[in-house]
Amino acid sequence: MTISRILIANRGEIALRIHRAAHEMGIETVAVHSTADAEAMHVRLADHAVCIGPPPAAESYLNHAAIISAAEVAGCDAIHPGYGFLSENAKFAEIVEAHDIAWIGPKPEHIRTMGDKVMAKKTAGELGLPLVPGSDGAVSEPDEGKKIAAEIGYPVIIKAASGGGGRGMKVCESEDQLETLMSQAGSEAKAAFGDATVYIEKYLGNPRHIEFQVFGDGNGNAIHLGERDCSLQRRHQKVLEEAPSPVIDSAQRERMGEVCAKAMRDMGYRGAGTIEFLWEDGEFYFIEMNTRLQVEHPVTEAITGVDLVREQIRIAAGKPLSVKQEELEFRGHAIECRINAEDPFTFAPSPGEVTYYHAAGGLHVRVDSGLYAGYRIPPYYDSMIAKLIVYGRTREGCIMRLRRALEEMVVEGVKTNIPLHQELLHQTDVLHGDYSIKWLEQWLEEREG
Ligand code: MV4
Repeated sequence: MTISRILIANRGEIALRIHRAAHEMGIETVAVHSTADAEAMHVRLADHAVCIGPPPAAESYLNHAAIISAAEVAGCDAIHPGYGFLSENAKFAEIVEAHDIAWIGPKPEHIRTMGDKVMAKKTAGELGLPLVPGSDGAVSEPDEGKKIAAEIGYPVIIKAASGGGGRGMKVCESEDQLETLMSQAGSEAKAAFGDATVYIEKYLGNPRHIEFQVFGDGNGNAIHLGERDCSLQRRHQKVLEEAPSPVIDSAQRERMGEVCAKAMRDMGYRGAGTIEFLWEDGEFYFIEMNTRLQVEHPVTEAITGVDLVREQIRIAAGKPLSVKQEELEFRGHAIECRINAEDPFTFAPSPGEVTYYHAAGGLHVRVDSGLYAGYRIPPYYDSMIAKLIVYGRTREGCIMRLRRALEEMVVEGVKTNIPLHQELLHQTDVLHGDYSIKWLEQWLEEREG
């Protein structure tokens, strides 16, 4: 099958990223946008643009009927969902395929399975991925929960099956709290996701978040592209990501990477995926799998030289992966800074007109952004306005170059977290790669005084 015109069902920097990959492959692009995004860079650059609704995402970027209609009217033969929005919506993926439009993403059944964290964990276990000790599936009765918690030992964490991304979690320190916290977690999950199902895991106190990038062709061939360390987060929002992880050596990478790739081969996984682990004391524990391209994919591109969006499009067109595992080399170090329009101290969003913009440049510096001087950042969506991705032969060299690049970046008219990144890149722990998922929030608290 050939793909000749892709509908980009997203906005911002990722819409631009997809447009760039498509045009480099000689494929036309159709931007769909809300009324708030009519002046966006990717809308200007796309071959065609269709307005699909008002600013609220529920009426535009999440509007199945409007997007499918736009695809039909504009003659698209494929849809790329980017990340967020409809990217992990199994129902939408099925609708796309039922319209004979190529879905540039995983098989709907795999999106569905991994979206349910209980099913995901069961599947991961069967595929040989190491799991966090915990309940074998959902836990509905407090007594059952107490029995499991006693076996694995406190503290435990209660998680919502429909949660993910940190929503609906409760840490439980002792048996006398378990019943209350289980019932709270259940009702919060029911209110947030319409599903009260919870499960229990051993609570890891000070882990790192390390994730493996995988890719499958849907026919039993799959590779891994190494790991990313995304431990620097605030309220489950990643701030800075790097590849490789400062704590993983090449032997561990090969071992875990192969475990991940084999799992994807065995399930017949198609497209890009990320297998998330918590890492503590040298051990990996599977937590979730994301069935989409991730924000931080460019750090993997930087150290492997593989264009992940190009691979996604190739696979959706029924072509094989363009690179074999043996040919892949992990070379050097890359760090991504997420640049947000927000107050660097309070984190309050700071939408508005960008009066002046200058992107960093130079060797091994990449800026993925739809910003331009005069652009008005709409208040309706995510505050991420740019990603600065820097490569260096060594981690130290990468950090020096990243500091230099941050000095060059200028965004005026709105507040950004650039000063936060600059401060971070002078912290001894960050310089040493010595941080866990708790580090950033603790540091911010101490900085507050
Ligand atoms: C955990 C955990 C500790 N122990 N599971 C948060 C997001 C979701 N993907 C899983 N999360 C966690 N699961 C066990 N058994 C701690 C977290 C967690 C976390 C994980 C990754 C990155 C940042 C985090 C921040 C707080 C809690």
